[in-house]
Amino acid sequence: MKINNDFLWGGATAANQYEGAYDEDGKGLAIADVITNGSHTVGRRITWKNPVTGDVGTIGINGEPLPQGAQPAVLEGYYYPSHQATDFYHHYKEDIALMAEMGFKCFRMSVNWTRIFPNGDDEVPNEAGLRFYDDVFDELHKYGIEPLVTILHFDCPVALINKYGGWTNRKMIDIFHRYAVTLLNRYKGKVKYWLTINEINHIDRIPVMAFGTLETSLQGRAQMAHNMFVASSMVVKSAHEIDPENKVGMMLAYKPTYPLTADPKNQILILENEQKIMFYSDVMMRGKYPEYRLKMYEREGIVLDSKPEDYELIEKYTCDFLSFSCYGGNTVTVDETNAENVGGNFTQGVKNPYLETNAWGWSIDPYCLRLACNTLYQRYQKPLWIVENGIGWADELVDGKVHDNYRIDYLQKNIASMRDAVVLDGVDLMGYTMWGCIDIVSAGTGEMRKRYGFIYVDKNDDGTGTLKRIRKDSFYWYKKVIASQGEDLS
Ligand code: BGP
Repeated sequence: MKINNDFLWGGATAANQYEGAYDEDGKGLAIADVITNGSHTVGRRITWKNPVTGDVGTIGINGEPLPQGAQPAVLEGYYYPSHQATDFYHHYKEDIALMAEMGFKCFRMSVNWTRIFPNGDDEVPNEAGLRFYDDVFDELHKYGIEPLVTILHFDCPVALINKYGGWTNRKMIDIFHRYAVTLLNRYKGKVKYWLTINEINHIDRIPVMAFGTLETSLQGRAQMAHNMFVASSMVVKSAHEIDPENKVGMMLAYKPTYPLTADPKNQILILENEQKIMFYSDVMMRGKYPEYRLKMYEREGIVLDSKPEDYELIEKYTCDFLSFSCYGGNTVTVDETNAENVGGNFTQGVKNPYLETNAWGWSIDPYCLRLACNTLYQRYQKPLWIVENGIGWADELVDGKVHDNYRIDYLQKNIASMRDAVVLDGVDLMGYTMWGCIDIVSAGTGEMRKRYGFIYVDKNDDGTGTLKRIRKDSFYWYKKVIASQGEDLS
C-alpha cells in the first residue's frame, strides 16, 4: 500500500526549541528564553523579577499566574535551554542538507516572533531577523523542500507580556495580525503553507509557558481563546488576499481517548474531555462557538469582551486545513483506585494495560493515527495534516552510532496506522511531519536526553557538547519510507 505522490513527507521543529541564538542579531526576549530546564520528575520553571522591589522568583509552567508586578526575566544561576538549543541558527545549511538527504518533501518550522519584532510591536521589523528566514526558505527550496511555517509556536515576546499582560488583552489581536502580515508579505512565493497557533488547546494546560499570559483564570483563558480566534481569522483573510496560493491551517493537540473500563461514566468523561479539545477546532474549522461551550460559559458566568464583527470574522475565515499533533492515545477512568497515572503531551491519563510506554510515560499506540484521522475528518470534512508524531527516547551514542530500533518500531506502527486512514478510509491527508526530526530541546521537560530525531545532536542536559550532527539508524529507515511512499516500512 502506497500513499499518493503529492503527500508531503517530512519533519517538524519549533524555533524556541531548536534555533538558539536567543539574543543575536537584534532578537528580543521571548517567554521561552526565561524557562529553565527540568526533567521527568522536576518541573520546568519560569523565572521572574519585580523591577520595582527587585524581588526574584519562579513559577511552574502549568498555569500558575505570575505574581503582581512580576516580569519574566533571565536570572543568574539558572540554565535556560532555549538560549542555544541545538543551534539551527548557525547550522541551518548543514541540517537542511541532511533533511534533503532523507528525501524530505516538507519541513515544519516556526518563526521566532522576537527575531522579527524584538518587542512584539516595534514600528519597523528587524531586517536581520527577516533575512535569516529568507535564507532558510531559500535553502529549503534549493532542495525542493516545501516549508510549513508555524507563526506562533510556544512563543510570546516578553515585552508584550509586560506591556499588555499578554493574550487576555484585545490589543494582542492587531499586534499578532501585523506580525503575521509582515511574514505573509515578505515570504510571498517562498512559503505557502502556514499554521497560525501551535496546539491552541494548550491554553487550558500551559497558558503562561505556551502563550505568555498573566491571567490564567477560566475567564482569562476564555478571553485568550477568543482573541486568538479573531486574530487567526484575520490572518486567514490576509493570507488569502496576499496570495491566493496560501493555505492556512489550525493546529490542535489531539489524541484518541480510551475508557479504562466499560463503565458508562468513563464514556461521559471522554465526551467532556473531547468537548474541551474540540471546542477549539469547532470554532476554527466550523466558524462558530459550539453550544456545549456557550452553555458552559453561561453556567460559569464567563462573559467575553467581544464585538459583533469578531463573530463575522470567525464565521467567514475558517482555516483551510486542520493540522494536529498525536503521539499516542490517552486512557481515562472515573475510578482511579487501582490505576497508575502516566503522562502525555501536557496531559495526564492512566496506564492502559494494552499499551507500552516510554520512559516519560507516553504511550506507544499503533492505532492512534488512524483513529485520530477518522474522528477529525468525519467531523470537519476538511484536509488534515499530521504535523507532530514521534517518540522521545534517551538515545545512546555508541562508537559514533545510534541504534534506535525502538524509534523505528514506533514509527513503523504509526505510519502503518496513518496509511490505513488514507488508503482504507479515504481520509484526505496532506502530509506527515515527524516531530523533532533532528534532536531539539524537549518542550515539556527542557531536557536534551528526551530525543526524537533521525539526526542525533551532541548536546547534553547541562549544555555541554560539540553540537555535532550524527545520522541515527532511523535516518536511513525513514529515507526508505519516503522513497517508497510509505510502502516499505521494513
Ligand atoms: C508538543 C509541542 C512540541 C513538542 C512536542 C513533544 O506539545 O508542540 O513543541 O515539544 O509536544 O513534547 P516534549 O518536547 O515535551 O516531549
